[in-house]
Amino acid sequence: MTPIVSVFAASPDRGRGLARDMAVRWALAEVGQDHELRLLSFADLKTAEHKARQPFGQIPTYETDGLTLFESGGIVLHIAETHSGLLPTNPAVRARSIAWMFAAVSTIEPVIVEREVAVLLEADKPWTHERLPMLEARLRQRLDDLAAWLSGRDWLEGDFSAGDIMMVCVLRRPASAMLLSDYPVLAAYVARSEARPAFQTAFADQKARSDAAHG
Ligand SMILES: N[C@@H](CCC(=O)N[C@@H](CS)C(=O)NCC(=O)O)C(=O)O
Repeated sequence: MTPIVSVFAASPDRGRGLARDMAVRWALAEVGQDHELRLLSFADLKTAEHKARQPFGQIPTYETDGLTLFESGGIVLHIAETHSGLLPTNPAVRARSIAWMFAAVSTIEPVIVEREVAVLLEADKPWTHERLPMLEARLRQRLDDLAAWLSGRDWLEGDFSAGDIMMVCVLRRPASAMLLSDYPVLAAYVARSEARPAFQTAFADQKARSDAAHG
């Protein structure tokens, strides 16, 4: 069957490609796999019907041949394991590419999200002013280390892989994107990734959907 990906009917980022379905759409475009969309409102996300697909009532989900999958990283990994082109065949390099997927969501993303939460949801709290320099320092430490790894490399581990998809989607989040000008290696890495035809296709698709929804 043609896989179905659940996405926001009207993405709150208004087509900037920041919602987690972007990684899934990008992976599908990289491997040349068509898909259909399940368009969901915020109310739809919290229904029992959707929570049967995604226990936390979120997007994205991925439905194919009797399998319903959630978590963008889990979905991208499944796509990479069932299509060629997103994971190397050499077992050691493959394992390291998968490790980078986890690094993106468990080592880099949390420090980004923590800063976003402070700025967006806790700006009026008395402690936020004091916490922000510490949160930015933590984020910069991660970006320093990632930039050091990527120095002299085009991609995280040999050829472009699912690890790069997850890492670039995380780096495109506003809290890190605003710092990238201080990290030329990371800015070039993101630009190189965004120039890939598959990224362009996925980005254009989600933007067209958002433009249609928001008018
Ligand atoms: N770790 C999850 C996060 C999913 C997530 O946060 N999805 C957001 C959109 S990017 C969402 O559905 N937000 C609505 C909500 O949580 O109610 C993944 O990577 O799939």
